[in-house]
Amino acid sequence: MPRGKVSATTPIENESLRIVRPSKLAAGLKGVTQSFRHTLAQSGIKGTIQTMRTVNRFDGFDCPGCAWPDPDNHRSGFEFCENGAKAFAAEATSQRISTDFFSTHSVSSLSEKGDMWMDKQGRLTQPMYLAKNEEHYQQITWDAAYSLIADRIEATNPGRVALYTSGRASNEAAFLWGTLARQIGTNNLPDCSNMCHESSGVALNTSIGIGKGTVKLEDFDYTDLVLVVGQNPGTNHPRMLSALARCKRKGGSVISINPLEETGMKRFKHPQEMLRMLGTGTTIADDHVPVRINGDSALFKGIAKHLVENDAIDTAFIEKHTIGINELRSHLIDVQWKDIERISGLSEYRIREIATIISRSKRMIICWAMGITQHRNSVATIHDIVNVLLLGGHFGRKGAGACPVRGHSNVQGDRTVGINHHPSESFLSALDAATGIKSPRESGVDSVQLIQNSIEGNCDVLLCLGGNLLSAMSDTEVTAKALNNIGLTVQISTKLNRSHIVTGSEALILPCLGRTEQDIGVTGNRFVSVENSMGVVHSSRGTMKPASEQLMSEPDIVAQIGNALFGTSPIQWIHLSEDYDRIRSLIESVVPGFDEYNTRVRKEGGFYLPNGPRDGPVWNTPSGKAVMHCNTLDSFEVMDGYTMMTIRSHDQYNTTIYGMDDRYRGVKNARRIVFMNPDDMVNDGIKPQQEVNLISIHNGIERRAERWKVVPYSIPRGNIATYFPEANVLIPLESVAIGSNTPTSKSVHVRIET
Ligand SMILES: Nc1nc2c(c(=O)[nH]1)N[C@H]1C(S)=C(S)[C@@H](COP(=O)(O)OP(=O)(O)OC[C@H]3O[C@@H](n4cnc5c(=O)[nH]c(N)nc54)[C@H](O)[C@@H]3O)O[C@H]1N2
Ligand SMILES: Nc1nc2c(c(=O)[nH]1)N[C@H]1C(S)=C(S)[C@@H](COP(=O)(O)OP(=O)(O)OC[C@H]3O[C@@H](n4cnc5c(=O)[nH]c(N)nc54)[C@H](O)[C@@H]3O)O[C@H]1N2
Ligand SMILES: [Mo]
Repeated sequence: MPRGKVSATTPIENESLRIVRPSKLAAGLKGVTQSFRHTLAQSGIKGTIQTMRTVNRFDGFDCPGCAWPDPDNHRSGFEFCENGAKAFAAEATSQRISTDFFSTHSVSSLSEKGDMWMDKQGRLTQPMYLAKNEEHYQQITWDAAYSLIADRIEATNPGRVALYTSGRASNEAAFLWGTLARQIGTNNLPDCSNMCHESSGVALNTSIGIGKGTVKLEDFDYTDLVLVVGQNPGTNHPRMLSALARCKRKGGSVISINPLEETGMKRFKHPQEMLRMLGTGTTIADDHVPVRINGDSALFKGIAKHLVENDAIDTAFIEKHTIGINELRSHLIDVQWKDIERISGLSEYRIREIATIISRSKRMIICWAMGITQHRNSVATIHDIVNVLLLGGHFGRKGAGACPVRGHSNVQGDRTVGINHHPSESFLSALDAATGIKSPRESGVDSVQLIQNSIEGNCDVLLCLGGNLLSAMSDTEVTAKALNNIGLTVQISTKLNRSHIVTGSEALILPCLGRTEQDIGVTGNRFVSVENSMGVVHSSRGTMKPASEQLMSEPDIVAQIGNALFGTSPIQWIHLSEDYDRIRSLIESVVPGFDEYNTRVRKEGGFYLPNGPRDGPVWNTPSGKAVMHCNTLDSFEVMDGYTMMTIRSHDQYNTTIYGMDDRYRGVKNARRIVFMNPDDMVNDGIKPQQEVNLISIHNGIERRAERWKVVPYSIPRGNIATYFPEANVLIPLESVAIGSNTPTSKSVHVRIET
């Protein structure tokens, strides 16, 4: 029977939206109770508190929530947050997807289910195969699955194979994954970071010579000023609030730069302190700067202009460590205040006020996340941010530096160990020398290019190590067509999502162990390692009983595919994955900074990877100095309609939907909503909770998404916000950041139809 219609997007469900008073506390008593409510409801009361105590402990597992580091000397302690607890509970759930599930539900009927429903079905437990034209997945043995993959890869050219990575994969799994791609003969390694912090990597590499941040967690104890730009830590990095609170207690200031005044930045109570019933909470942000969407480049140019005009710069540092100051001076003279004011939505007076605070800072940290990286001009904006740091000499100094706050818990580590579609020659030659393979030198595709290639019919096999590419990528309908064009799609996953439903002609689901689970191999109880947002590599050992006896570890699955394809020459795949120490030794011989990996990863707290700008400062750039860039002031100004950003609610982890509320923004029971300025609503004759349609416009092409309820909200005029992934259908595939090719998820030109 031919496959029925499989719809790509989340179905529109009847939601009963309630607008309530936004919750004020980011992680106080309510946060803690919430975290336990979710955990208890999902994984049963027994052992829950015991297991929560192993999160982020030296001998436990790394929290699968986010990449924020643990206090260096507190890994024996107990740090968790509400959303870490949700991530843990989603993995530790007692619900299971059985074989019967797929004989009951066809893929077309599953496509009518919502994202939250999918996640709530529980853990995937056995390998499943969807044959060509079939409606139902059937059980398949692991061996048959590996042979099928090998068969399909052997039948095509290496350039028509791609290996996607999501950022939960450990260093060990990711290193094997990248090596497998290169042995197949391709650098087609699209990665979730292409949709995430790629702009930060590109901008930082070209300005300070390393694609990572330059601060340690302890720097938050020494800093006198932290700017939090385009980031919502209360929801997405709750443990970061502890660091901000410590900075405040020591007399430092925090400024939030964001179109929305996010709750976590307003008032925060440390959960552990709350447990001890101490204190009344710390007001985090001393100042909130309501910049317009994509107004940050203008704002930071305005700040730099003020600093240069007033000679409030660190001349000695600039002379010794940077190039480009003269060009920057003349560039800033040319940038006009009227343009800065219009684009940023902030007055010259206000910007000079902020610049004055910055000019007094001796040790400033600038943090940023998706509010900065997902625009057309993101790379240029990050250059403008780095310019402000360089003007004040905020590198190689305690308490100062650049802090791009990473998302997925090991997204930074995956890149470090070789998940890169244009790897350096030094990496490839070291890999070849260590393994005996001959890596291809041609660049591969990133996530957007993969979809474009597949639309053209140029991809036959797509293997995914975690993630949910269909829903994470922009232009959902186009992405679905692209995936349908692929011969075989393979998902190595823990939980069901839409990428298991919207597939190639044939599809495989390979269920794997999660971070929280014990990983027992022939050599005993194994552990993996990860790198956090601040470049610390440390171990992660699962403590829970695996969800099913059929589950395999990610490194074992990758090794079995390698073995099915290439046997034991020149890489002894199975031997390698049996004992992860062997994988780590190989990483040590390929990637700089991993000396004595197996010894140091066993030490409490792990070890720091080298970082030139932080440790020196030393700059690994062609000139040997940090580069001040002068990019023309770009803007995303919409003449008709609105600029839309797509953001996360408090009840989701990327494409995984835990619940329907966003309590810090006062929203209950709905996700298909548009946050809108009340004056814009009056102007357009729109009433609260009115249903509207959204139409995005790009290069004259319109994309529609129907039935969104309007929520009045404090957001700059002309700006609106919706949730990802429901709104991804509106983001054009070809709308990407210059230089990083990241989808412009935070700058979408939208018209509202009433
Ligand atoms: N609980 C939970 N934790 C997570 C995740 C999750 O989904 N749930 N996801 C993880 C991942 S992969 C990532 S990358 C991070 C994401 O962490 P965030 O970057 O905090 O996530 P977003 O919800 O995309 O929030 C973007 C923020 O930027 C602001 N913003 C939007 N446009 C602009 C702009 O033009 N300028 C400025 N200044 N601000 C702007 C928005 O108002 C919002 O506060 O979180 C990680 N942690
Ligand atoms: N419009 C819009 N789009 C966006 C964004 C945005 O802000 N706006 N943000 C972008 C960002 S920052 C990111 S990082 C991407 C996220 O893109 P992805 O990383 O591809 O998506 P996730 O939703 O994190 O993937 C969730 C799935 O991963 C699987 N999984 C979970 N844990 C494990 C594990 O331990 N091992 C394995 N093998 N699988 C596991 C589960 O099956 C789960 O369903 O989305 C991007 N898309
Ligand atoms: Mo991300």
